[in-house]
Amino acid sequence: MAKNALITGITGQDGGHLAKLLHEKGYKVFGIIRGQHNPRRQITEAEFPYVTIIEADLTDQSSLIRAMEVSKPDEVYNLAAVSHVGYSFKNPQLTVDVTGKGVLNMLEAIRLSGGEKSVRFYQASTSEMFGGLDYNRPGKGYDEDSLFHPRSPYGVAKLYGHWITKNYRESYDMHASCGILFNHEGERRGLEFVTRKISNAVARIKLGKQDYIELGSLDPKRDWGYAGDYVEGMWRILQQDKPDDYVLATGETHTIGEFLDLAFKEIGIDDWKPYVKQNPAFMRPAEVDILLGNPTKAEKVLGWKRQVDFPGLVKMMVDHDLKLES
Ligand code: F7E
Repeated sequence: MAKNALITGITGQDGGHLAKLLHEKGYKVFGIIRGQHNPRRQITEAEFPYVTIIEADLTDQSSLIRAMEVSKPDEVYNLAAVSHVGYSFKNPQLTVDVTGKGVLNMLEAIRLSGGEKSVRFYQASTSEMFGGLDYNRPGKGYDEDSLFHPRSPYGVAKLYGHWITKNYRESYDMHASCGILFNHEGERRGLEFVTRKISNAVARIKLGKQDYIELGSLDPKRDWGYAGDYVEGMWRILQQDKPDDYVLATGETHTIGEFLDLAFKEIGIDDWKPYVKQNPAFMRPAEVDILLGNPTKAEKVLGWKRQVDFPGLVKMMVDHDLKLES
């Protein structure tokens, strides 16, 4: 019998990758879309005709219970969030309501609709919960036992989502798991995130449509992988007999400057400095200076490993944007 999957955040980067993966695996896929006139709805319907759209909102408990009744899911993937770290400083209360309390609302919807023992739940936790500060930076990278010290309203809200998921696992014996995912990018990434902002600007500079790019700090380091690889990890997490938490990461970290190096080289430019301006508007009140993940547990238990490496990721994104902008 085909399984049913319910995805919150279906219009986001990971939602698209995951919908495709689950459809290919034979699932019937349901996706939650919020808002009265969400322009992303038409895009999603056109690209993923096999997804059944349900109008609901993570801040509206009753709508989530209805989504459970309509979709009768075997697996729920909670990917919806206010996910832009910079934005979360400007809209901290909304961030708590959606990214934090929204997780509780989804877990309660599962319980209230009788799915406590039968539904498997995936929570999209994040490396932003670690914070990258000197005192809690492990040499081999953050793993499942590392200390948390979130540095943004987003990170704090995600930490609540992480712990409430663990709490429901321990309290109600729910099959509820968290994937602590480090940055994952690709051609579906929103233009507001630094990697896609760069790949798109580089393509436009090559095509004469843009003269330069404005960025914030170039020093932060991130453990960047390809989103397509990471949704495979999410699915594997839910196929385990026991619920648990897993770090998904590449085990490498690179500066934004290194991303710029590779991206500009793709269009034949070795010195990108004339094309990059710094704008304090893109800096954050508190920064996460470095993130490096240790995916040993996921590699051993799930048999998961990233496929796309850092140069491959940058090339894929620039190639995609060159085609898109041509
Ligand atoms: O920033 C710096 C910025 O916005 C990366 C989300 O998916 O991954 C993502 O969070 C770095 C930061 O991603 C610009 O200050 C410089 O140090 O691409 P980002 P993020 O904040 O790491 C984690 C794992 C998540 O969970 C989040 O949901 O780049 N930076 N200049 C800039 N960042 C942006 N966005 N724009 C700039 O112009």
